[in-house]
Amino acid sequence: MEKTLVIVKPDGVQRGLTGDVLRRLEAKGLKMVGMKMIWIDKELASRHYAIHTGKAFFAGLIDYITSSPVVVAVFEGRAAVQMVRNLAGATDPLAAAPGTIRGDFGLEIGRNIIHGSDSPENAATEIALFFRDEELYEWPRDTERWISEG
Ligand code: DAT
Ligand code: MG
Repeated sequence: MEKTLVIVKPDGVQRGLTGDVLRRLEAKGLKMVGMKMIWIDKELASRHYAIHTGKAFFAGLIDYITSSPVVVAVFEGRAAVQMVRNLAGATDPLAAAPGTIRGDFGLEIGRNIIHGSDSPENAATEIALFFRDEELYEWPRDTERWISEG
């Protein structure tokens, strides 16, 4: 089953939106298989955002993501990567549709509340960056048959 990495970014935690963000992903039917609060250091931030190295916003992005604790989680489900991206909305809250997390809760691209992996391959890399194997659980969900046909 596909997995994706979610980060409730520092602004999400500071603003008390952690529960709202996770609730939306849970309510969708995605299954949380790992979750913890961490304070990302510069090294981890640089590795996570390595693809953006050299861009004009990189330094600000690293300062922001390391500025305060975050909540990281792994969600699992059918097309989990795209499902989370759909619920998160466009990167810039100005372009994010109402009803999405960024569309409902954010104003600025540099304070856009949530990270979601952008491909299953990157999700696997990111999950390995943030979680040890024993921090992820394969748990039977008793509501499963009401969420998935099969
Ligand atoms: P996403 O988080 O939607 O996957 P991304 O991977 O392109 O977007 O960029 C990572 C984060 O960097 C994004 O959530 C916010 C920030 N960012 C991206 N483009 C930016 C820009 N043009 N100006 C400022 N911050 C930007
Ligand atoms: Mg991205």
